[in-house]
Amino acid sequence: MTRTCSILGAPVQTGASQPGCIMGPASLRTAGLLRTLADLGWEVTDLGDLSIGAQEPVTHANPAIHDLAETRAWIEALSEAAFNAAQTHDRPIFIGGDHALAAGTLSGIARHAATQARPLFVLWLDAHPDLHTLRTTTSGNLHGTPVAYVTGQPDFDAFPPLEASIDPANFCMMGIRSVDPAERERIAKIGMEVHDMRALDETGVLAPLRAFLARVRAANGLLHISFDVDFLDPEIAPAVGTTVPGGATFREAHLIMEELCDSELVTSLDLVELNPFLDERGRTAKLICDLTASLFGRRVLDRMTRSY
Ligand code: Z70
Ligand code: MN
Ligand code: MN
Ligand code: MN
Repeated sequence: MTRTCSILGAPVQTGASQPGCIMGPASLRTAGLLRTLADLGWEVTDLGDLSIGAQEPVTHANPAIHDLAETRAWIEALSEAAFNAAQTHDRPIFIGGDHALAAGTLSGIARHAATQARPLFVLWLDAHPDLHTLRTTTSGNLHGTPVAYVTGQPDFDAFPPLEASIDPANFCMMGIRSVDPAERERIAKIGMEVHDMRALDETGVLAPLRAFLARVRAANGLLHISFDVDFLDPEIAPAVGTTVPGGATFREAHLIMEELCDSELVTSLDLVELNPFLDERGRTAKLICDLTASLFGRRVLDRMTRSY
């Protein structure tokens, strides 16, 4: 049976410190994302790029915060669009745009999960935990806040009210290697499952991934993947605003995508933080397309046996 996926562009760049992510959807389209998925047998619907109008500036008690009105408008628009995409397609894909967009996509997907009476799980692939609240962010870059927002942490009065929050115990983070003090405290406080790069060096990616997938399967959960380009090592993925050395290798990233594909558990995907202004001849965009292809069924050889 043909499975359906949708692509929605979210050219958000106000959550980051430097411009460029606005070009992310165009770059991923140029790299052939839609053709790649169609060639793998998916029925692909292009929902185009979402936009927000001009916003009246909004101030906040935390003076570091910038572009609050824009972020709020993106969250509202994306939450509605993500809910609708999830209601009508097997596997919606959201192409960014900076990671602030996940505050919107995850809030919409969480509402969708509630209509299915199924728990939502999230695999967060990122150098950063993005666990700041509007009170703790010191950079004021709101792409550092989506996980705190969608898990219902305090001090988000200036964001749209959250209709359905996600249990922090249903998150699994991998690739983490840049954590601010307030985020470190919050991880300890809410007991989130975080596999930092040290842990992945010790265990490899497969053991913790399989343990998490077993939890998702046992709970009959939906599974959203939020893929920040800076999860990858900047040597192979230079097109990100804040490069953090020591990221995932080409082989680790492909292995994660192949294992996720075999699990057949994935129900939605964000591809975020691609800054084409910083790319080298489109290589990062092409790599993200290749990784997405592995997630959607491309394989080197057919396998006789499932790994579990
Ligand atoms: C830092 C902050 C960040 C990128 C997320 C970094 C946030 N924790 N940077 N994604 N690229 O500014 O809050
Ligand atoms: Mn991020
Ligand atoms: Mn990041
Ligand atoms: Mn972020």
